[in-house]
Amino acid sequence: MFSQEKYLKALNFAAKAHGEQKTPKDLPYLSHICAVAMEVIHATIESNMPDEKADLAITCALLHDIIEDTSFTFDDIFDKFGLEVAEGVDALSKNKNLPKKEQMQDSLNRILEQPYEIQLVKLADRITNLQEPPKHWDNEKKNSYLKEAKFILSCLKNSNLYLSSRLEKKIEEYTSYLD
Ligand SMILES: [Mn+2]
Repeated sequence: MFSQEKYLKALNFAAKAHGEQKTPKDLPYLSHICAVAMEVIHATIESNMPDEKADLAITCALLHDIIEDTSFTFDDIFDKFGLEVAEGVDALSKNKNLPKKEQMQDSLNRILEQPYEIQLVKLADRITNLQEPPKHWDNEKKNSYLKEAKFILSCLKNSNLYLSSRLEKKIEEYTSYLD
């Protein structure tokens, strides 16, 4: 089983880093973070993952949006959590200096260089993000989100069988939100 102490350390760091940020549905951002971590915890149990790998996966799940969405940096994460975690979170972050349409491919390329425990966080993230879309999203936005989800699944399906079949189901269900 994973370490409760490591979980709390990462959760509290994420809570501080994301501060007042909100999700597109106007919930505290931590609700997204905890949902992704919950999916990852489920996967670590379903896959009988060794403790150390489970800790790495869950820590990266809790920290996965910090570099992309907050003022905290790679170095901040490296100082508190070490190189493996910092490199994992960095791979899970889009490089916003690139043109927007290249950002996902670039991140997926870097994720694929990481161990499976990191890769599966991206599956968990997209599973979480395929809940009912915000009301203001139009069909085009929903369609491109769906297409991107299929691309993520095709790239990362080998990282974790449980989460990839779960994402496959979520992709199917999401079509019911299209007009
Ligand atoms: Mn996320």
